[in-house]
Amino acid sequence: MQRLSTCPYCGVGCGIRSEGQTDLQISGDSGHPANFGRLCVKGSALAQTLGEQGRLLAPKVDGQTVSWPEAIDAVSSRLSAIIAEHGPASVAMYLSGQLLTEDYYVANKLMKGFIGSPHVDTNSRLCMASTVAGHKRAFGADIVPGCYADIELARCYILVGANMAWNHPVLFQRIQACKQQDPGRTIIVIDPRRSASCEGADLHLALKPGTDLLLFNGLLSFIAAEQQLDQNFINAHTEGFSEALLSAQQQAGTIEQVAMGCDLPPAQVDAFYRCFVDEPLTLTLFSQGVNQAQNGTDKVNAIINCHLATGRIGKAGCGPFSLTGQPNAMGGREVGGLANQLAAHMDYSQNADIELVRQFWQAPNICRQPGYKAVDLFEAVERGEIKAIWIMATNPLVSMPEANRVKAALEACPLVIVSDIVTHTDTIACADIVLPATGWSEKDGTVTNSERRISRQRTLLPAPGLARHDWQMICDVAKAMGFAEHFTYAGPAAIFAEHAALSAYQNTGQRAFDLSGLMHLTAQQYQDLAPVQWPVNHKYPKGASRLGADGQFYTPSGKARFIAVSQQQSAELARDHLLLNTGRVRDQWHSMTRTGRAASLLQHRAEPFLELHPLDAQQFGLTDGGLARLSNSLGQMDARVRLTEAQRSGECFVPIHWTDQFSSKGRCDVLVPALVDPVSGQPALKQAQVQIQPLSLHWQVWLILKPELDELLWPLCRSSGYASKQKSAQTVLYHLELAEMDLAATAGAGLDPTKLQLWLSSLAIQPELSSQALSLGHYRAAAFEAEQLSCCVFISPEPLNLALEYLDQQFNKELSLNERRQLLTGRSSSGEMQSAVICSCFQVREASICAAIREGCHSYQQLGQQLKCGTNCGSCIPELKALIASEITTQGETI
Ligand SMILES: Nc1nc2c(c(=O)[nH]1)N[C@H]1C(S)=C(S)[C@@H](COP(=O)(O)OP(=O)(O)OC[C@H]3O[C@@H](n4cnc5c(=O)[nH]c(N)nc54)[C@H](O)[C@@H]3O)O[C@H]1N2
Ligand SMILES: Nc1nc2c(c(=O)[nH]1)N[C@H]1C(S)=C(S)[C@@H](COP(=O)(O)OP(=O)(O)OC[C@H]3O[C@@H](n4cnc5c(=O)[nH]c(N)nc54)[C@H](O)[C@@H]3O)O[C@H]1N2
Ligand code: SF4
Ligand SMILES: [Mo]
Repeated sequence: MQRLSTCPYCGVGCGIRSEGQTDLQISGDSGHPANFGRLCVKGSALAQTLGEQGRLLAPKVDGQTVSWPEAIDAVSSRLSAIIAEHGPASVAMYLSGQLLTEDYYVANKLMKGFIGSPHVDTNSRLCMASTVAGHKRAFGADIVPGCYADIELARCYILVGANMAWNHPVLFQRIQACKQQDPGRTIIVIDPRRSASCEGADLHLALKPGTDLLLFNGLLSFIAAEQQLDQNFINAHTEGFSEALLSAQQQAGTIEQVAMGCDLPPAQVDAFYRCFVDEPLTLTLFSQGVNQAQNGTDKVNAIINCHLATGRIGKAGCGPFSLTGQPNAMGGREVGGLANQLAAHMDYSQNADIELVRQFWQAPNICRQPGYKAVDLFEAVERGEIKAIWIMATNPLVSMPEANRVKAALEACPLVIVSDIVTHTDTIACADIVLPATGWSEKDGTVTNSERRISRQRTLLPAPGLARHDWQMICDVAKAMGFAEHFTYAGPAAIFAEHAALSAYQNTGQRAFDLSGLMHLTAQQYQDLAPVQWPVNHKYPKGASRLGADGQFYTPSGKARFIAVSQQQSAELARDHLLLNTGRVRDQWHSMTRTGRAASLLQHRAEPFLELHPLDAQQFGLTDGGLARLSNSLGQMDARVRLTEAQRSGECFVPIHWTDQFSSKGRCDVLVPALVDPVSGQPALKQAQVQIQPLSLHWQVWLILKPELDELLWPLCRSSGYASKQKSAQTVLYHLELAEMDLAATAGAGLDPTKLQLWLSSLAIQPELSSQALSLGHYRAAAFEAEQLSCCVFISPEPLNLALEYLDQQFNKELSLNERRQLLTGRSSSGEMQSAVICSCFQVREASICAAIREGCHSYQQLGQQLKCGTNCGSCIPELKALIASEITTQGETI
């Protein structure tokens, strides 16, 4: 059976096609206007993330598995008791852009209308809050003026703080396809790092972090100086221009001054400015390098100012374009999931709106003031002011700044309820009540992508165990708390209809978000709903691709607003510190609870890493491939060093993905201070200051085991030294590095065989076959169960290059004595070696790619013909191009 749905990862919102009943085959939906059949590497690996292993299958209260009626009773009675004693504002919800619109709508309605607590915020605060605030300042409403079809119409693409090649890959591929078709098109990347998105770009501005505002203020004054202003548009459709220009001019000065402030060559700034003024069809695509800053909202407005000044907004092929992160970041904004919003794009600034929502919901306890934004919310938990928090579809112990404080706050909080889909997350470890949710593939509802397009997520598989839809458990709790009349829905179609009706309620055109055209959908029409861009109403019965084309905006005057913004001095970098930047990698999604299940996705980057410039590495005594400890007054993180000139000297980069589930000390947010943008409340997650030192751990330990042993062994192994976990097709791999001290504590100095045996048996490993070369400090052993390998261990005082793939293949089959001995060599008889996987779809490793390049494959197409790499989803093409460039340079040097 063939069914259509939507990819659950990024805000591109690609349509997928699923075939099969239980073993799903997932491919791109050629009819979906976001992707026209393409999928990136994460989308292509979706089928690998399914299955019951590791899934939460039943509710738990205080560690005990319970039935649903017991769980709902525990949630509602404990919440009610806290409310009775401390008032409604003592309870909070922390939601997520990964909930469906229907889940989000009922959660928001329950808290803000019925329980009467305004303290509902969402991980979108960490993600899109600055854009929302910037849009509202400029347009009077949170509208995205453009659409994806503008990509094919544009001729110049400016990527600001967005690594689209890895984080919005399908849109990046659309840009690349345009460039290939017409190389006259220009791609400019503005990012302190040379990211994968710079591959094939015409210009990369590796600006000093945080100076985007100066750069765009410089652009605004350049546009004016070059007399390229669209004066008619400015006069007719905007306000605040002269103040904004004056402020930009006062700050920016000449191109040389801008260049100096941004630490860029003046010629690069000049080239960027000229491209912008010369090409009317310019799209400026931005993401977290813009939003996650203390002046994130101002950066957003500085970008929008330049588009307003040139009248390039709402028109085909141009405009400012915010790339949303999560699959339903936009949907969350629509229902009002942020603490300063109320519902359906209405907020607390006007009594009339509050009254309207109260009436529509018939809400007994409507909130009248905004609640706490994420950072403030967790501080209120820390203070004991918030006594109960229900966390849904997000993992704040990993993703919030000052994550150790968040952990302590949750540990001390009297009632923590977590709804999730997996058994173990860092946040669940602090929960009193854990509720099993259905995940993508089992859920049923809608999501809205970056271009305002609402798409259906349809049920492809039955719910595992007792898992329930998020909206169902929220409604069950609401009913148990006495609000049954208002929370009884036949299904997601009914919730969607109500949400659409609220958007239309007393909306005579003053509110942009209007789904009146969808409020009467029947259940079947909802089931069949084709992707559509809001608004859907009388004026746009089929949805609107662009907004603002008529020069009409949603401010009281109907005009768009320029905002005068100016760059503040950033904090000085302390002596002996590096500036820490954080972000994403190609094959992982956030805290890895889903992508970490797909073996093929874990090999592109297998452990937490630290990228820095070779000059800095020298200063701190770090070596490529060694371990480093990053620290500051807030916390510590351990990571593998990767030296790269893609990083500016004085700065470094770590990924956000690793958690306690996959590493010993891999959470980067323990290092990031909770400094927020004063307008949006979004934390500045791209900037921390850290000290770095080498972490010299003497002993290398590899443990490769059956997944069944993982739950038992991981807590034991991750507690000393350095540990990282990888998963392969049928095993789990731990890479440990231990100090002599650690090993002495566990096994014995100098690898005393009896103590080592003790350590191994404390890990529940009884090696049957071992090879010891104790004088050299080497130890290798394998344990068998019913004639099959259950675990093998390799210990050495030197780095070990094991053929992990070969070792993995020795599980789940009977082995002869010879094969068992071979296994302990750590190599296959052919002696193949391990190198990083570049193409995850076909598991093509760097070593084979480099060999093929040396043998004459000098284009990614040739590599594809020979090795298949890059021929499925294409996400690795930027890296293939980079390898070709670097191999050819190295060859050149040797010649
Ligand atoms: N593979 C993958 N894709 C994802 C996700 C994922 O987890 N994995 N998550 C999704 C989500 S929720 C989001 S929000 C998006 C985020 O998508 P992006 O915003 O593209 O992601 P990041 O890697 O966080 O940051 C982007 C870039 O900002 C740069 N940067 C840092 N400081 C500055 C600065 O001061 N100025 C400028 N101009 N740039 C700066 C960083 O060097 C980095 O390359 O990705 C989505 N897509
Ligand atoms: N330093 C730094 N920190 C960052 C960022 C950064 O760039 N730098 N980026 C920030 C951004 S933009 C974001 S979006 C956040 C992301 O950070 P989080 O939201 O904390 O990360 P996820 O891993 O996506 O968490 C989603 C959780 O929901 C569960 N889940 C999945 N599907 C469902 C479902 O249908 N229902 C329920 N109930 N649960 C489900 C998953 O198992 C997982 O535990 O991180 C932020 N933190
Ligand atoms: S670009 Fe990739 S992760 Fe994003 S929606 Fe499309 S397939 Fe999913
Ligand atoms: Mo995000």
